[in-house]
Amino acid sequence: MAIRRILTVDNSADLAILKQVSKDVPAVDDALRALMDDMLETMYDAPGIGLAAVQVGELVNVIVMDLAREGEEPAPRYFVNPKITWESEELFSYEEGCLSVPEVYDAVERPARVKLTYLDYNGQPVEEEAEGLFAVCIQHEMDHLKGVLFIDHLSRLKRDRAITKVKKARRAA
Ligand code: K1U
Ligand code: ZN
Repeated sequence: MAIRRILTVDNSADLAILKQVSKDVPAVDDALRALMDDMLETMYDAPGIGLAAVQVGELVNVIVMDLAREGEEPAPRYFVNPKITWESEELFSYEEGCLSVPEVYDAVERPARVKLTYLDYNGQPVEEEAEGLFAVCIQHEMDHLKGVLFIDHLSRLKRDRAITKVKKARRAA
């Protein structure tokens, strides 16, 4: 397993990759499981609660997540080729963050509940309903697979300020 570099919006080459649309994978094989292992280790190291493959430069429809709280047993989850099949009309607002937009947090409103299908770590098909932080996180990560960042849901002013803030923080570091 390896910790990969997370692409960030202050780097124009990284941003060009983060804006691309990822593709479905043909099968869950050992090479894909190795990528998912690397992604999980990278996410834990950051630390974060979710990570999409594009954030480590791989343009495939793969997400890892762990929503276990501090002190709880780790609960890694893997989503291959996820598809949202239903979303609630009810909306939910949550203060989101993103490892590709470090140290920026802002409220985003999304459907409160979604149903989704995906393949798990072993390639088994799963159908599931998500709510609460799970619904927020899976929609945030699935946006990444479409080249959409959470700051794209904000006003242009807030988005520009967010990128400036990341650039300034990087220069100061
Ligand atoms: O960059 C990412 O996609 C990961 C992102 C996931 C996310 C967070 C909040 C709302 C929606 C999606 C993060 O993990 S940001 C870091 C974070 O939230 C966190 C870090 C350490 C402990 C707890 C949370
Ligand atoms: Zn993100």
